[in-house]
Amino acid sequence: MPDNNYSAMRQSIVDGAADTASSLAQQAVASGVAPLDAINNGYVPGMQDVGEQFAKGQMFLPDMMASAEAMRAAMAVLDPELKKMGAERPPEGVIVLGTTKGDIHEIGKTLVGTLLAAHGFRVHDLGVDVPGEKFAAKARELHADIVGVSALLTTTMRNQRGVVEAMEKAGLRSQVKIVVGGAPVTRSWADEIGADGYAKDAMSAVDLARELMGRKLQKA
Ligand code: B1M
Repeated sequence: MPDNNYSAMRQSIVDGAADTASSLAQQAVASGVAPLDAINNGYVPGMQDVGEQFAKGQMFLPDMMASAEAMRAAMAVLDPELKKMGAERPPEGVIVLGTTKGDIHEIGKTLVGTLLAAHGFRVHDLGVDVPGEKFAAKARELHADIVGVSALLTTTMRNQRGVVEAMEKAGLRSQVKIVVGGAPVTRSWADEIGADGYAKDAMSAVDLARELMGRKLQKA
């Protein structure tokens, strides 16, 4: 795909132009562009621009909301294309996913879920603002292999520790791996709270989930 189409995608997010974001995604699909390339080279850089401008006081909350809507419009086109890749395989493992308590950022977490599903995992997405106990209850109900916890705020990142604690309290910690991610999260934070792994982006989350499943199967 020509670079100027990626820049148009990026600009559509900055402008909060949902219709443009959606039609550019449709054009990308029609011309055979890999959906993940459109996301990583076009739309995500747009979101990074928005974050930087918001931090500098050049964009405000309503702008950021419009950008999120534009991202959602693009993802509504690209999501089903990504999911097709994983539709007909036996599940690689069961994952319970969500954004931590107090946090309503969903775009990155949803992308992580889509890619995991596209790579054969059965994903149960609990949505946003999810308390630790809810992760634990769903993990128990579904006999989950992995719990994935996203956090986008430095304040809500602390609640990832609450998920680890809730899993311990529910007696599930030894059976279920815990993976954390999100913009402010680091590997050392994951180690500090006793998570089993950290992934910096959606594709690394897939690699990590596969690695953790491999280790789990070796033990069994
Ligand atoms: Co918010 N916001 N926001 N926001 N927002 C950030 C995160 C911020 C960095 C912007 C900034 O100041 N530069 C800042 C956080 C500062 C901090 O704590 N360090 C911020 C703030 C301050 C806020 C509010 C407090 C603003 C306010 O009200 N004054 C408020 C908080 C609301 C709340 O949650 N309680 C708020 C609200 C919002 C909107 C609702 C307007 C909207 C979200 C809409 C939605 O999700 N439906 C929004 C948005 C859009 C952003 C930015 C601009 C973009 C986030 C995004 O979607 N990125 C963001 C700035 C930024 O991140 N650059 C910002 C694209 C997405 C694909 O990337 O989510 O990072 P990301 O996910 C990546 C990786 O992180 C990773 O993989 C993903 C794909 O590669 N990953 C995982 C994510 N989860 C993972 C889980 C894993 C593994 C990997 O394993 C389980």
